[in-house]
Amino acid sequence: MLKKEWPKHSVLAIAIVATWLKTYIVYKTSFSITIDNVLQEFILFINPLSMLLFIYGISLFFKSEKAKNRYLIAVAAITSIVLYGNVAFYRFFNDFITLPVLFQTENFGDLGSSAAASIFWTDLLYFADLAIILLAIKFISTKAGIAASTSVQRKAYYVLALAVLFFNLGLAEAERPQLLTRSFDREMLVKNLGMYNYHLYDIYIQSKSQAQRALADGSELVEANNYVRANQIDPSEDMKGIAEGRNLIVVTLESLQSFTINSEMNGQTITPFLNSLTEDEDTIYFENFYHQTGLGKTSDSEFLLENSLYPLSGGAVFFTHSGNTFNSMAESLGENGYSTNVQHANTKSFWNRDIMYESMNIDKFYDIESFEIGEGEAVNWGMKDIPFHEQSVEHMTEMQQPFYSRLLTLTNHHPFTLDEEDKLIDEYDSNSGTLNRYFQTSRYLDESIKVLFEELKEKGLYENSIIVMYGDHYGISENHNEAMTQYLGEEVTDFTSAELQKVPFFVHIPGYGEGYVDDEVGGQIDMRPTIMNLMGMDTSKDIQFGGDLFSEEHEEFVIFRDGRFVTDEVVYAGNVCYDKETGEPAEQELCAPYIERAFTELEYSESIINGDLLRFYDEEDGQLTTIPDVELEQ
Ligand code: GP9
Ligand code: MN
Repeated sequence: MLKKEWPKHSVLAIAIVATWLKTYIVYKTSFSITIDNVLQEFILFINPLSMLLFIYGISLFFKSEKAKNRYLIAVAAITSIVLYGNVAFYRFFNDFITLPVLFQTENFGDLGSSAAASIFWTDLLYFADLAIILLAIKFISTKAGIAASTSVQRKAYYVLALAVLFFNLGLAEAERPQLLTRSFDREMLVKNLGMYNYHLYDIYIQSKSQAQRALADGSELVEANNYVRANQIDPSEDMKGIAEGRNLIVVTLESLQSFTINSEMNGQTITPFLNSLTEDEDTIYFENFYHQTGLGKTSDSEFLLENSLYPLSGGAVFFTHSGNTFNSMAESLGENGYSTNVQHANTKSFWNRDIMYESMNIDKFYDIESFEIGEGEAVNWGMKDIPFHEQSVEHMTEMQQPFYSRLLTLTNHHPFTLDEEDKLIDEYDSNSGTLNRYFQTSRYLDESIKVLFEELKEKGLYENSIIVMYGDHYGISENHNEAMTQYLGEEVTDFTSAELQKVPFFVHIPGYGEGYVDDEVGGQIDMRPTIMNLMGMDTSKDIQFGGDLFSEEHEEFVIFRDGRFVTDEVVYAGNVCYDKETGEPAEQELCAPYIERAFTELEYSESIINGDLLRFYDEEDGQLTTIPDVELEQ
């Protein structure tokens, strides 16, 4: 007889190793996962193990050999299907599967036909581990009766499995801090957590939002709506429709903070082109404008821009609530005959953009695949901003007009690296390499905007467009306070840190002729109402928390995502009320009325997102759609 005696649990060990190695081989052969260093490769190698130990290990609880074997086969089959499903999906969509994709019914057609088109006979190899396990079961016998494990053995086994999991998570945290709270990118999740853990994480995130959604029935919207209506302002009549019918180009200035504008670093100008715009007759520059992003960084700023809702206190709303109903600016423009798109030379799954853009009704996403990155045209995170702008404008020449095109720049991103030839000014000389390089990449970003304007003029798109530009969030975190103290020539206090959250906001309207610098205190939440009014669109029935910055009635009160706030008179940070003018601590009473309001406003916005409440709202007539007897205040 072929069966010879093997050590106890041999089949289990073979199953784990077979699926583990197969998964790693599939990672390397069927997906293009970018690996930058040995540590990343190592994480990729070990990341399937923890989950496999956990699920295969459950077989240790089975008493009968037969049940145990059946269970091992079932696990191998299920993990193979998950892995292979991703392979087939990836072939077509260049992305990993996430639950919302499966639940977005409009995707089903695509999914079915593309899956069929990308299946081959050789794909049976993806089930190789299953074959190995079947063979092992057939040819390996363990001593009858001792195959069942003792509870001590099982405990030891699961301690080991936990240790592997924490080891993996520890490495992932070292490689990508805050990965679990911020999600970032599916590729990054798979790379660091492994395919199987990634799916569990995805299920967790999605079911958490689904549970909150299921509990909401729309009645919660009554209060939130009352709050919005009570604080609603009339937009400026003078600016209304000033850019009606024009193309709308919105540029996200990556990591650009306002302290770079109209200032110098060791005698060198940091943003000469943007500086010139602050004095330009066709530009309104807002110098007291703040970002309001949270953990979702760029994506949070996009969320604020499109919806005039606050991003979430935890996680990135682009990941956690991509299935929600939104009333985005893109959707409204689309309904008014605009073609809408976003251009960004990065992978489409970063910040879950591909899915979220569909939810926000953005017609097209020009992701990295839409750009040709020539030799020397990539640095740091990807394509350099100058060639990016050149190609973006090229894309615009082919768009149906009028269009709304958003450009997301990338070069001025941490760690702020540049090729020699793109360094147009020197490095700074502080103890922070990050800050030192930041001036150079900001200078490069500025140059790229100059190129964008030139290209638009050359292609004849300039005159009939309006160009809005905003800084998305800080580039220099509080970890660099010492270096910032050196640069600013004053100590960075909580007050200074809050004031450093100012980002530039430009509204450039070719032919406007009355440009000026506006000192109105405002934030990213105000972008949507401001822009929509310029485009001649009515937002009076929309549920939005910002207001038109050009309106006389606009309230100077900006709430940061972390609860800090700024008005024209005070800055509230670190639980201290500061005088905005002097930066000195002021009477707490000056801040008191706003503290509660800041909290309430953030809460209402959060409840709208968590309950997916806009699905109960009809923005045409400003009424709830499900509870007919409740009249909403107008
Ligand atoms: C990534 C880019 C940068 O695509 O938007 O993201 P960030 O880290 O700034 O949020
Ligand atoms: Mn950013």
